[in-house]
Amino acid sequence: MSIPVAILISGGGSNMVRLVESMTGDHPGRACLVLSNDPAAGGLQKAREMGIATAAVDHRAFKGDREGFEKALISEIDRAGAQVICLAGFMRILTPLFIGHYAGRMLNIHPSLLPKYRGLDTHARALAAGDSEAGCTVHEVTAELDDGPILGQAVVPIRPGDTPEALAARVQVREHELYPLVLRRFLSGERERIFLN
Ligand code: NHR
Ligand code: GAR
Repeated sequence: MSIPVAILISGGGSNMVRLVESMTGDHPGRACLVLSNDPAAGGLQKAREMGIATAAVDHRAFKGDREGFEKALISEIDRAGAQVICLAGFMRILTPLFIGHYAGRMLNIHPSLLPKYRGLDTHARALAAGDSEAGCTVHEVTAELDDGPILGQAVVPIRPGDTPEALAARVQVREHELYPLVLRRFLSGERERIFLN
């Protein structure tokens, strides 16, 4: 029996597509839901085209009520029977209400070499600091933002003249390798960190 996985997105969903595509054959997981806080997220259409169930819970309908928003997310996730959750470009900070529901069963991909550059605008911050390398991290999601146990990282060189957009595109290539690899290991019970150079 494979483990049902829900993937949460806010945007184009390129990481989501790679995760869905990876969960075939003898993979321990299968994608059971793609869920977005933005009904217009491009990734929802891509998921539908791959035959995956989708849902949207528009956070703007819950202005000033994060818990109401999260209860609606939880209802969709549990209805789909998801056991594990992957955040893949999901842009809403989650409160302890949501985190407590899925403790130890939730992953995120973050576009920096954590613990450097938690939060947003990671590529611009790495360039402003004069760093010579950047990268991405898959970590377990805990109540503290971008702070959970690190499961995998991939390093990417920073080149002279890099812009945040150019760097983001170079990092994304590695995100697409790292996230499926870490998810497969995670679902197999493997918690040792993996590094891609
Ligand atoms: N929630 C918890 N509790 N812990 C984490 O580690 C989380 C999380 C929710 C999302 C992804 C994340 C990232 O990889 C993530 C990790 C959004 C923001 C943010 O500031 C920060 C980090 C991440 C995602 N969001 C604004 C908010 O008010 C909205 C920004 C926007 O809509 O553009 O939620 O970096
Ligand atoms: C990814 O690069 C991911 O690392 C980043 O958003 C992008 C989503 O792209 N995540 C964050 O910035 C989280 N704050 P995608 O929708 O094409 O996967």
